[in-house]
Amino acid sequence: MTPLRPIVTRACSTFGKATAKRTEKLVASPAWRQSLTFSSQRTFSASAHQPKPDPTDVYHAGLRNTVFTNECEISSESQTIPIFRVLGYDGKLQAGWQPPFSAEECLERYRFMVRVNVWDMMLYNIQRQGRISFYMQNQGEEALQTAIGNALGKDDHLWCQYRELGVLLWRGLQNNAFTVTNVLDQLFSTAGDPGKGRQMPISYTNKETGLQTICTPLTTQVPHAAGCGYAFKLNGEKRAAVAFFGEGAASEGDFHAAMNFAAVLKSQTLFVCRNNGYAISTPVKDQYAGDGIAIRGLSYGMDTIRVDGNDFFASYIATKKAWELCVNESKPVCLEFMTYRLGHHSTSDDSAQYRPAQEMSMWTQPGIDAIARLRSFLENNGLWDEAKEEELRKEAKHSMLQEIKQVENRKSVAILPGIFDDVYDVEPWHIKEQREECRQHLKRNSQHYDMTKFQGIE
Ligand SMILES: Cc1ncc(C[n+]2csc(CCOP(=O)(O)OP(=O)(O)O)c2C)c(N)n1
Ligand SMILES: [Mg+2]
Repeated sequence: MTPLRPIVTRACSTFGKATAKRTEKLVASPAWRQSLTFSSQRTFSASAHQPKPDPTDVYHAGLRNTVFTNECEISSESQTIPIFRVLGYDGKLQAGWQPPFSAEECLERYRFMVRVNVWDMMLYNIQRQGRISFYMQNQGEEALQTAIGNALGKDDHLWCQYRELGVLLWRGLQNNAFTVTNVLDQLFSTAGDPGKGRQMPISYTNKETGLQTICTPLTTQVPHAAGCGYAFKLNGEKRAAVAFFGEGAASEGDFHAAMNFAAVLKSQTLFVCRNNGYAISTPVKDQYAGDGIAIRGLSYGMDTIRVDGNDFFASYIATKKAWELCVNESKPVCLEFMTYRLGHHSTSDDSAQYRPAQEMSMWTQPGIDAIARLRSFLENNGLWDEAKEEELRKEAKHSMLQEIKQVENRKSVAILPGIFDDVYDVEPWHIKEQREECRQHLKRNSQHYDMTKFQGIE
């Protein structure tokens, strides 16, 4: 009796007319009266003219399906979310599936994935050689990145974490808005970087491709994407906000706030989790106890899909479907891509310290590796061979070397505007003072600095 009274009373007093009617309905039911003999006698008087009620109605407000049980069982299992896959380990499409691209389109996308793989390795190496200060690799995630880049709409806004180079380059190369040159300008902090070299390398920004500036504090981009998707919805726009994050970033409070906000308000947001097994040195088993990240999408009431991120076709098909659902039905979708971070976390990390080499060799087997699996598909169809692979890798390396040579010698933005401009709309007195102090310091001590790297002082 006791738990029921407050519910019914509160419903009558605070939920307004509609709820009050419903509670009356409940009282009118003989079944209801029987099951609640004591409390109903005390709380309500029945009316013979009211329609038959459904007693479970009172519990519906907060639940999807209302089922009662008299078994006192604590739940420990939830729905199993399968991993969507269409390309088998042998590079053959599973029954009933066709490639979502023509042969020439498949080749173009495969070549792109290989280029990203080669370029990414070279960017890692130039950091090892001390030519840039920092880098984060994309090895192992090329298939899902290329697939997502292909599936998104051109007007979408991208809220990236940092390991999404393939998404950005695929989009950017379609109209030359974000190219290898832009990547290098950012990594070398040249004056060609729209961020003026103020951000850590890999914090790309590019308005033309809808890329919001990547920033270091994890998951801050995810609530932004939830809000951005809500704005698209309010404006009736056919585009999505796309939040990228790792499974580690999904442990931040921001993730949960963003998911709930988007699910309740039905933001046009895609929540794209790259579940690559590690958050720096923290393996997934120490990151969460649940069934991956996808289950959280369902628990927030969001349409959800889990995908084999090393299957290029499945990643494309799933993202395309999720995107259409998101913009056509105006609601968020959660996607979890299962993959493996083949490289170190970043150039500040040595993954040999915390993970077994054997784990890596499992993920680089030809059937599992993201690039090798698509290559098997192409070879099975007589579209690719070793000679073509070698030539492509050589060409990719050559073109990147040329680009590096060009960009490496570009100067960085002049020191004073580089440090002090753009922070405030109207520069306050204390920044003016600091600017002047810095100017005087450089005048007196410029011989101690390598000024050749900058466009000047002013
Ligand atoms: C708020 C915050 N906490 C910690 C860090 C340090 N940090 C940078 S990357 C990272 C791991 C993220 O792992 P995950 O989200 O799985 O992405 P992955 O690197 O695997 O792609 C951590 C802990 C940070 N940048 N911001
Ligand atoms: Mg991770």
